Amino acid sequence: MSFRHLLLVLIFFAAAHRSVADDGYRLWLKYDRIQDAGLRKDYQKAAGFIASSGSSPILTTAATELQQGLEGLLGQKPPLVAPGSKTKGGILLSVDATANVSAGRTLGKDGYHIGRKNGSLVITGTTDAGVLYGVFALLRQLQTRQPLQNIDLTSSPKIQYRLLNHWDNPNGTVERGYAGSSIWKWYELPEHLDPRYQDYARANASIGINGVVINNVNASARYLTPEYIEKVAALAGVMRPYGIRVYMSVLWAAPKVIGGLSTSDPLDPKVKQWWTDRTNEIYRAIPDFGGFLVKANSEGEPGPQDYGRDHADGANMLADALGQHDGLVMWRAFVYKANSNGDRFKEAYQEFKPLDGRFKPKTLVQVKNGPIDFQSREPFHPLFGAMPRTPLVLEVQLTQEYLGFATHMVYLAPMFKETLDADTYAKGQGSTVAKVVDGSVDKHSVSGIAGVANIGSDRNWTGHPMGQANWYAFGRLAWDHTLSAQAIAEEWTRMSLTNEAPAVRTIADVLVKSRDIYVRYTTPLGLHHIMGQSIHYGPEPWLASSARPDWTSVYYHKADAAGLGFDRTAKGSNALGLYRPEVQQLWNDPQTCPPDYLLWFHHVGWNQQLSTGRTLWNELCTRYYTGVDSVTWMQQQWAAVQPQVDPELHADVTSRLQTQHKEALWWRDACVLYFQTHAKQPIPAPFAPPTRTLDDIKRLVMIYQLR
Ligand code: BDP
Repeated sequence: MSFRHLLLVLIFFAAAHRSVADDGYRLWLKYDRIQDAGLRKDYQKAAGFIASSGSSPILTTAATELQQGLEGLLGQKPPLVAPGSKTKGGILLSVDATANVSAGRTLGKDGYHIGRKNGSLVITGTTDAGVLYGVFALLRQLQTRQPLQNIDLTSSPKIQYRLLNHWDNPNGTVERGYAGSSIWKWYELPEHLDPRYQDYARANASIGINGVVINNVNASARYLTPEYIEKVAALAGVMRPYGIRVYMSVLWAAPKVIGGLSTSDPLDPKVKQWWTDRTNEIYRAIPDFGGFLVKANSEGEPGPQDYGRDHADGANMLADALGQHDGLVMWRAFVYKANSNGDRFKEAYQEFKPLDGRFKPKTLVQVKNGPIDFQSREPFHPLFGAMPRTPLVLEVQLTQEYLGFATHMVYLAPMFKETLDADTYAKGQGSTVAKVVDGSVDKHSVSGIAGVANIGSDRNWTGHPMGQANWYAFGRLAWDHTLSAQAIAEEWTRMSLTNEAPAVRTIADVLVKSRDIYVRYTTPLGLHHIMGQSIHYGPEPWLASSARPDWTSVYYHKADAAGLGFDRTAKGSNALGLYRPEVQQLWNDPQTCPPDYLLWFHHVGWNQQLSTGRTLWNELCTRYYTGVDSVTWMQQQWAAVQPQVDPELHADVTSRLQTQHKEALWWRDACVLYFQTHAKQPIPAPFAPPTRTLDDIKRLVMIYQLR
């Protein structure tokens, strides 16, 4: 071989062996070959073949996913064999509706058990979907390098309906979406099915998500036309083998807009008939259609109140239209009236609490985690625990509308856990939001949870590579709200970034602390809703006029010469009075109210001493300054794991962290300089005052408001 030939051969091999840069498309389902040969052998011995007891579409998916995952991880594809033809050294998939694992460990609907029997691994599900979830659970064991010898895993979903809500519009835009445009290509459907739909379904099924609301709550009537029903049906066809049902957001005024009726009054017989006909038409095209999500009489959307009816009248009419079909109505409680003297905190409660008991079966009320609007920290919504006769769906936001879009690294599981673990005391101690939502507090047989998706057409799905962790964590918590944010962070990191233990620890640590850090440099001590107008990005605490008083910042922070914060005690708006006495006791006294919630409930004097030992002004500054320092710490930690993480992905996150640091400084400078105009005190030592002026920052913020 000539030298030139040799060189060419070497170049060829070098190119072939250079690992492909990780563009994030494969999410947590990477299935890269396990490098540890010993471990790989052990796994191979356990996974010599796959035998499935059935051939339904979902069971077929389960077997194929398992085959595909194992092929990637182990380098060899286990053959599919007929059940009974082989017994030892393989994986058996079986459905047993009454599976009883062992005394005290029964399986719920869609639950699974993974154990060993006669020398094989057996995945038993109570349903076909249960088997599919078991398959992904087994793959997760391999992906996170767990031993299989004595595996004995039992798991059932605690919440029945685990949904993503897409705020996607028919024109391809995504309301509050920061990861490109919509993944749904309406103009290509139903003829063309983008392969991405299936990858999306796989990712969801792998974390237990079983429903998808495909369109924005500010809904277009288009989806209710025959043309669009056909398109939605095509999507449903892709989701079905993954155990996922599709749902639609509906426009309340649709009977008028596309039905040619003169009214959308829910009590009008023609309107009822119109919805019944539409519903039947949908079920003819999509026999497993999930149901409707409704935003009505909220932020300008039409609704039953336009006709003097209430939310229950509207929801019940749709429940009747669903008739015998197996579908749900999820009616959102995100409502507030413009009232400059009122407190927006109380408005959803005041409207919905009196309706408790009026909603028909199949109707669930969907409540955001907090009373205002997806702020970075909110007390739990007072409706949780206050509507015992109505199943409540918990709605959280994965897309980071108020949490730095796709530029700030903020792992949201600690925030979701804060809500889930909050005690409502509805039926005594331990009546947590999680237990209200999973139905156990009020003995509801139906339960649901919804996450507003952070998914778009960006190659890596979520814009910020670490945003994938939020999609993942939502699914895992929807399935089992007792999991810890830390455990989920480690699991996701192992599956998505690296299995090197020290790096896993470092990354998970950064993730778990990231949300508190974000709160520190943006809205510490219970400040809320002081972000840039309309776009909801960057600081704008000085915002004093808007289309509505409760769209300004000053409405919420109430800074004046005396102090800062919204008095929601009995001396103020008394929003606190909406909670049980035990909860009120927790937050009622500014001396004992946890600092994280302080300014949510109290107007505190600038010089008042807090439980931290500092005055309010000093504590506020301390949090803003240390918040920014903590972003520097995040950057350092991320730099330290560079050898363990894919170079392209590492560089991407590094650059986003730079932006995050720059903008954390904006937040800090904007807020301390603005609040200083009220507090009239110097920035306390050891912190150096900002080098720019308030006007400098205002100019910066203004740029982002320009059209
Ligand atoms: C707000 C968003 C708005 C949504 C609304 C909602 O700014 O775009 O339409 O929530 O949840 O936070 O309906």
